[in-house]
Amino acid sequence: MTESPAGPALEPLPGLKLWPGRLDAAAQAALRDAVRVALGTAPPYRPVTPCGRPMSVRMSNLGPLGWVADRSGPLLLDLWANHADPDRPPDACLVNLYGTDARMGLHQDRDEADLTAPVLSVSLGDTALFRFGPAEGGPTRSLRLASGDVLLLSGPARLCRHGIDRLLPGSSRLLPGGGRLNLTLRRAG
Ligand code: MD3
Ligand code: FE
Repeated sequence: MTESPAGPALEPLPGLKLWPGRLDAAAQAALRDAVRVALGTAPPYRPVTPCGRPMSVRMSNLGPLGWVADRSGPLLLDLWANHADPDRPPDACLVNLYGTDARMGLHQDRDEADLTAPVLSVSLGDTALFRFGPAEGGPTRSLRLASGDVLLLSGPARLCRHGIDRLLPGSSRLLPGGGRLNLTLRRAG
């Protein structure tokens, strides 16, 4: 399983921590295959934005309990225990699927019941340009999220504004046909 982490390579905002290449090629492939199987019983859909437009990103939710029993569950729970919060396990795994042209506008995640619980994100497939800025507004910055990268949003970064500007097509061969999968572990309930 994964080793206990050294400090994150990057902490561009307090509480926003990036471990580039945290998952090796074998772990990425195992996670990709497990997600493919899990999506068979939780087919992705296209959510509608607050303004009524279907999103370009497709989504599915492998929580609250189903994904834990899966073979990929121990890896994800181990990542959470090492990087996020060993005392309070996640109860949901949101899966975002990006086709080559998909993007996600700047937003905040504030629907979870407990906004003090961190969110842990795992990127698979093509590299994405991730944009983020402080919760209060003001200037944003961007960061590349590549396959195998792990990002933690905790404390003051939990309510930061963030989105995905675009993918860098052809940057990974993990997913047939390209695109990107993003898994976020959360305490949703
Ligand atoms: C910062 N997903 O699912 S992952 C989302 O790549 C979402 O699919 C993006 O934004 C994606 O809501 C970005 C990084 C991420 C995930 C959750 C966060 C950043 C976050 C929650 C709070 C703050
Ligand atoms: Fe979000």
